[in-house]
Amino acid sequence: MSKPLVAIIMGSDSDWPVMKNAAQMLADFGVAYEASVVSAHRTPDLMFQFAESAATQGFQVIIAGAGGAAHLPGMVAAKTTLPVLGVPVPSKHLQGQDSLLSIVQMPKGIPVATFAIGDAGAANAGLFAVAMLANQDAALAEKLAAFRKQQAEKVHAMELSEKP
Ligand code: RP5
Repeated sequence: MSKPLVAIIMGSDSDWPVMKNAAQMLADFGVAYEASVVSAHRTPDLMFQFAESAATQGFQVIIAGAGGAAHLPGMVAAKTTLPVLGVPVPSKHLQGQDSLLSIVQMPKGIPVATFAIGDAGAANAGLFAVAMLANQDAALAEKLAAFRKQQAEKVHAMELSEKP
């Protein structure tokens, strides 16, 4: 595969089952990615190092997932001008509402594009990264259009059983 254009980072390996949905989406579209664990509060120096070097490493988009007081996406966004897509990972006690609010409520000036909590959010972050890259890649744009068409066809073919 070619050089990864998308970096997927997450605060813990326990986030991976959710963040895998973003990776799967990128893999389905043939977009090269790199996935790693970078914790904002447990490895802050690594986080800064990653964010500061992400653009020169050739990444074009960063997908960052975290749970709880989820400051990873916002802190990474503070150290790079690359677009950061934030995925709130479901948490044990507040089911990811804490993650969502932590990620979405960025003060003016440093944006993080925030997605839905959990699997759907991670998958959509992957799709959003594909859409961004497709602006400069006609073959990828075609794949995205085909994906949308296929999705619509599935809905057209849906039949409801046992109507009363
Ligand atoms: C956050 O704390 C991580 O993003 C994860 O969602 C959460 C729990 O981490 P672990 O205790 O599972 O390592 O930093």
